[in-house]
Amino acid sequence: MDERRTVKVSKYLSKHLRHEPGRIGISLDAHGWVAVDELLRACAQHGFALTREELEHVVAVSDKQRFAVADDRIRANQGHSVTVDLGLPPAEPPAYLYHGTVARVLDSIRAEGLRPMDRHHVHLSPDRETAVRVGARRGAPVVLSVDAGAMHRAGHLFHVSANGVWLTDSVPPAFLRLR
Ligand code: HQG
Repeated sequence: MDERRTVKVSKYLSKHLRHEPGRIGISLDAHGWVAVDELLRACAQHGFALTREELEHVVAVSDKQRFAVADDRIRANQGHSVTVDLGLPPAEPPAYLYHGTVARVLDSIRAEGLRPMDRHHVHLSPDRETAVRVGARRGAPVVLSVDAGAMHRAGHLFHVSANGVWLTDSVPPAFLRLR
């Protein structure tokens, strides 16, 4: 399976497992899972036929491990806009986490902090390099450090997804540093 097809399948799966399951007539359970068979059938019925082998390949090679497969079911590891409970236990974050963004939204972020926007959580990266890649999706990347240790001590909850993305509800401006 070539790289282009892999990326195309990954984007198609992300879209329907995170945002628009109804568009291909599937429903996710409360924890975000759907049976692989049901998903493959729905993809085929909506003009995007893929084999089980292709799906398994995409899950295995996903650079960010975007998907989890268990008991013949699949779900996205994070990034949902539909309501799902990933069942992730609260976790103690490292002292600093990082958020990659772009200059044009900094005034707004300085004023109101980081908000989840269309997702369920603010997504934070464990290292600067990852945050640079996240920011670069939108333009010249700017990396903010988040004083996650202080947030944790102040009672903010953190979760870490199966693929190492740190999630929290919001980051007030006082815990952000541009450097
Ligand atoms: C910005 C990808 C104005 C925020 C990545 C970001 C990540 C604000 C955008 C994952 C704001 C939201 C998530 C405020 C935040 N005012 N703008 N108060 N607060 N923003 O895509 O973190 O490839 O929802 O800086 O690798 O960019 O999909 O979040 O620019 O892990 O697996 O609002 O998506 O993973 O954008 O990316 P997003 P994100 P996948």
